[in-house]
Amino acid sequence: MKFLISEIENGIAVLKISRPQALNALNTEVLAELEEYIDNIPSDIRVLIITGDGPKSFVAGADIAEMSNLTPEGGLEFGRRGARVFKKIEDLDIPVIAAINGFALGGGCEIAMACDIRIAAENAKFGQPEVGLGIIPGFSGTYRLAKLVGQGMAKDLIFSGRTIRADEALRIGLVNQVVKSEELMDVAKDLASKIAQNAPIAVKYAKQCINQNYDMERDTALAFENEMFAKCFATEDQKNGMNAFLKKEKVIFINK
Ligand code: CO8
Repeated sequence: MKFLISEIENGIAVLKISRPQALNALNTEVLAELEEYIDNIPSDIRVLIITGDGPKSFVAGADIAEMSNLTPEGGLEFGRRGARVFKKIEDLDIPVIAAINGFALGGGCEIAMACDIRIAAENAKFGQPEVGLGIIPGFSGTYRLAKLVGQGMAKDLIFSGRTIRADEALRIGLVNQVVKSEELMDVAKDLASKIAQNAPIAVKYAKQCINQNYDMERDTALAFENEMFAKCFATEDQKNGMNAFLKKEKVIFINK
């Protein structure tokens, strides 16, 4: 991989997007590598953390130089590719944490929003500046931002293109927490290891329920949760987890 650096430790994968000459902007090659990576995550990985290489930028957006000469057909293709990759991130069986270490603009904010949990460093900056370039958010940002922060705030941010700091991102619910820059990766890894100690199938089902209820009406969502709850009782992890509790023993989940 030319633009991705991956490290795996104790079932937690840390993926760094690394294109420092363009503040980790996403071009077709980066998106293709990301897709290949997501399609081939080993089955023993319990949590994925996505971050940006270097101290300054998470991802400074889609690559403006590459987009500058696109035709409408090219825009369709480029937008589809980004949206497809981000949907694969959102649909992964395992939780994905964005550790946002600087600029998260345009496609950078959009990839963070496709992750399950967002932890921002104090120096992180967020925005959807696309309308200042004559385009709109094209990697599903109009949809996910409105879902996350509400239509009114999404319209404020997208119509103005303004950049907000981490504290405002926290206040509006765009990120889960803000931490000191030097502590970002430790905090992300701590959370990842807490998640990794839990029953993987249960975590997966919980993620599916929360993601599905995005678009379902209430009774369908509640029925879906009920179905997934019942499926937990077909797993060895449920038996081991509950037996260990009753015997006051520590459980190690086996993902079955
Ligand atoms: N694309 C390409 N190159 C970039 C990008 C980018 N998004 N961002 C930064 N770079 C490059 C700069 O051109 C510069 O290159 P060089 O050194 O060769 O001149 C290098 O990175 C360093 O950047 P700066 O010198 O500008 O660094 P500053 O610290 O002065 O500024 C900023 C940092 C504020 C992040 C600034 O670089 C900036 O405003 N970048 C653009 C941010 C932006 O507008 N992002 C949104 C892009 S649009 C988008 O993401 C749409 C997604 C959906 C697309 C759907 C398509 C159909």
